[in-house]
Amino acid sequence: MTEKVAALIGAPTDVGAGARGASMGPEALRVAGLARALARQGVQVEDTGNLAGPGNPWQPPLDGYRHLPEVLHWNRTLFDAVTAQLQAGRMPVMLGGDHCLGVGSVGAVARHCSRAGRPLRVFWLDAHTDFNTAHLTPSGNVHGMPVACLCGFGPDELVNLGGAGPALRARDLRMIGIRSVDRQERLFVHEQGLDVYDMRMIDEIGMRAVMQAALADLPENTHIHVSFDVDFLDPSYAPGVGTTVQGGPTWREAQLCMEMLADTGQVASLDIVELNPALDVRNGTAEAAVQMVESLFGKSTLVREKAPKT
Ligand code: HAR
Ligand code: MN
Ligand code: MN
Ligand code: MN
Repeated sequence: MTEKVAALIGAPTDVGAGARGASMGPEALRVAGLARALARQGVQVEDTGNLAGPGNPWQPPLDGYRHLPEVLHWNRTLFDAVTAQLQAGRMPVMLGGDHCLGVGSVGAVARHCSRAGRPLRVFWLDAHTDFNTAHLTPSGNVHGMPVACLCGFGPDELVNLGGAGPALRARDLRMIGIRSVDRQERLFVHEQGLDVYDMRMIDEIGMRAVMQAALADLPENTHIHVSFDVDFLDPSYAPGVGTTVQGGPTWREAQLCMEMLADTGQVASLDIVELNPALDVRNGTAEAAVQMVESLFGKSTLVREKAPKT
């Protein structure tokens, strides 16, 4: 079941990104009416405001990472904030910020689930696999690395955030909407056996079959975490992100993805990341993201029977 109270946690930083501006994401989501959209779906919302952290020094990479000390600082703070909300029985909704924040957010969820003996499944909705390491990355930007860090491949401080050893196993993850994987990253994705549903598969079998496969064998008590990188959406609906990639899910496909996640009744935490208001047009990308999130929380045109489990 979706937890009754959602706690919004703003993480206004772009230290992991290759373009400035994602630091303005939390406020843009608020202005687009995120809290009201959740309230319409019967969710009680508590906006905990924004976390504080270091500014963006805008330096070149050092030993394969850009801004690693700042990335660490933000993720430690976020880890603690997400942990506190989970312990209070609330559903954390992290407003990014760039996707480097996935390390702290998903990391906290994973440690919480493992303490509670609760299975976890993470849905990484993204154009990118974010599975680079310092050796593989073409950019040094840590927003291209959070999945690798969560799976144990990255700097010790990020890998062991909040506990010893990796937060996730490859089999805990499902990646949807993927259409940009770097040359060396691709080999590593295959080597580690990530469960990737790329755009080709969505084209060939459709979003419904993709989501059925990604949701298959979901244990009853599973905590579903959704890490929604707004660049998942086709740039025709979502130009306001730092790294647009053509050929993403259509509006309807993205809606169906969210609706099928909502139908599980098991979504228990969420990230909304990579929204970049500096690149947006009249806050339209923030509004698109809010509409997707409203569907993720159960918005439906008609009262309908849940899709049969197959
Ligand atoms: N793969 C590229 C890199 O590592 C771009 C990563 C872009 N990441 C995000 N998050 N926007 O998915 O530099
Ligand atoms: Mn809980
Ligand atoms: Mn991402
Ligand atoms: Mn992305």
